[in-house]
Amino acid sequence: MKALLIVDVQNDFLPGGALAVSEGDLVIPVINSIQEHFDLIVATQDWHPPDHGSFAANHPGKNVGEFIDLNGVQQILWPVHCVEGSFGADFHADLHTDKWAAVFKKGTQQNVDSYSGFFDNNRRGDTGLSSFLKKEGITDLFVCGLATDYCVKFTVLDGLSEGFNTYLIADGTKAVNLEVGDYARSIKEMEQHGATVINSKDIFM
Ligand code: VGL
Ligand code: ZN
Repeated sequence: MKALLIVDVQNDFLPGGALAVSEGDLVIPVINSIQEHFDLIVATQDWHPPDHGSFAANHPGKNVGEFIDLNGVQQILWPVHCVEGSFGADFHADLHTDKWAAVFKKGTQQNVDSYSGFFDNNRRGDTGLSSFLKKEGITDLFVCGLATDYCVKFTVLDGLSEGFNTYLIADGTKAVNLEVGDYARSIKEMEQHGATVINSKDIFM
C-alpha cells in the first residue's frame, strides 16, 4: 500500500509568505497531478503558538539564522511563521485537499521545534503519523512538499527509520537554501540513508 505524504505546503512557505521558499509554488501543480495514484494521502502542517521558541522575535537581541539552545537542542532561529490559525499557516488555496485522510500538525509546543512530520526535534513528541500509516497497511511512503532541506529531509529520514520504503519526489519539493548547496546536500543525505529519489513522471507508469 502506497501513501503520499505532503509536507507543509502552507502560505508562509510560498512566495509572499514569511519564510518563503523560492519557486515553492511550482510544487502545487505537480502534487495535485499525482494525488490520484495513491492508496492514501496525508499531510503535515507547521503550526506554532505565537511565543514559539524557534522565532527570532521571541529572543531579544537574536537574529534570524542565529543558533540558540532550546531545551538542550540546537535551534536555528526563523522569522515568525505558520502561527496557529493564521493565513500563513493555511494550505495554499490551489492545493487539492479533498482526498486527504488526515493532517498531522507539528511544532505545536512552545519549547521544541519539529521539522519531521513524525517526531519533534528532541524525539520525545510523536505526532501519531507512524502508527496511523502502519494501521492503514502502508509500506511505501512517497514524500513531497516544503522545504527539501528541513521538514522534507527530516520526514524522509524518520520514514526510513520507521521502516517504510521511502521515496522523495524531487520535482514535488523545493529547498530554503539558507546556505548555497543545501538542496544538493539534503538529497545526498536522504539517499545515503536509503531513500529513493524519483520524479513525478516515474510514479506508477
Ligand atoms: C520548516 C523551517 C521552520 C519547513 C518549518 O517546513 O521546512 N522550515 N519550520
Ligand atoms: Zn516552523
